[in-house]
Amino acid sequence: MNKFTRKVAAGAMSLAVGFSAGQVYAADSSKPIVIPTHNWSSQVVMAYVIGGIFESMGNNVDYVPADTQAVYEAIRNGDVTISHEVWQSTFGASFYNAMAKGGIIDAGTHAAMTLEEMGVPQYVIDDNLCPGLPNWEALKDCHEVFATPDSGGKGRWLEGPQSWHGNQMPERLAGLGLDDKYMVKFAGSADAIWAELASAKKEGRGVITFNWTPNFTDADGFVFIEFPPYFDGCRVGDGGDGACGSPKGWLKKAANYKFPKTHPAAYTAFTKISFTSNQIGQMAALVDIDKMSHQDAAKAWLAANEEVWKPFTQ
Ligand code: TMO
Repeated sequence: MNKFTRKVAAGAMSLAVGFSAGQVYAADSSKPIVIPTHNWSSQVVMAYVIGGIFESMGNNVDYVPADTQAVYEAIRNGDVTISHEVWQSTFGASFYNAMAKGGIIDAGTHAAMTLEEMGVPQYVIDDNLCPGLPNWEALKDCHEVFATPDSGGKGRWLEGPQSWHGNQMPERLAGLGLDDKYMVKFAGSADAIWAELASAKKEGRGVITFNWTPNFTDADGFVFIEFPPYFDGCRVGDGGDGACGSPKGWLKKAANYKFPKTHPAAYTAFTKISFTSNQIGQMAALVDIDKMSHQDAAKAWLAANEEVWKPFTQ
């Protein structure tokens, strides 16, 4: 063997090793992967993060604003390809209803655990504005602390947009027997919740809002109220009396059932994608604290976290 053939043989060997170590994918379709955007920050940033990951693999991507509940039907019938933040408490039922009809698949679970619940900022606890919190029964004795000019003398729960949970929170107040002392106001947007939390903090006043974790508020301290534990069927929509809190839940990914066939490499990467609470909190913070655009936040996140996402593509 001369120098030249030795080199070729070695090259062939490393080529063989290279192939056996990875997968060989059928080519992904050049048709765009359709990613939905919703109305809270981590979801939109993560849409562009995952879109950027797909683009790094040579795929085409489209983004469509989508209703947070109807999107599961849209994935089922193929108008939308994936959902990357399926929060158990808010969307679990819609996800599994669509799955039961056929056409949507479970593409794995993020590392982050989730909670979507009513709560108060840390100073409400520290300053003892409602003694006994975070136990929900403390609310019985301090509705005045949470009254606002528009709440008719009752304590106010500032709930998220009604498109997220329908009447779940008014039903919960009734189920717990708190509806004579508390009312629900629906925020027009997530930003309206953050604005109210900021102004209440400035004034040092009591405030109850819907919030969730992971979120940018994790860093500041937000205390979720402890309601009677969730169980399947406790909500009014599921046949119960509504007197329960939210589940400590999962965060899943969903896909149209054809995605593994049309885009096998992108689909495989999507099943490997798993973000932690910290990573999801960062994605939200880049927008809600640092005031970046969602697209710029995603670019910055991808640039700073190659060691996190590159392995998903390999
Ligand atoms: C679905 N959400 C994170 C807003 O609770």
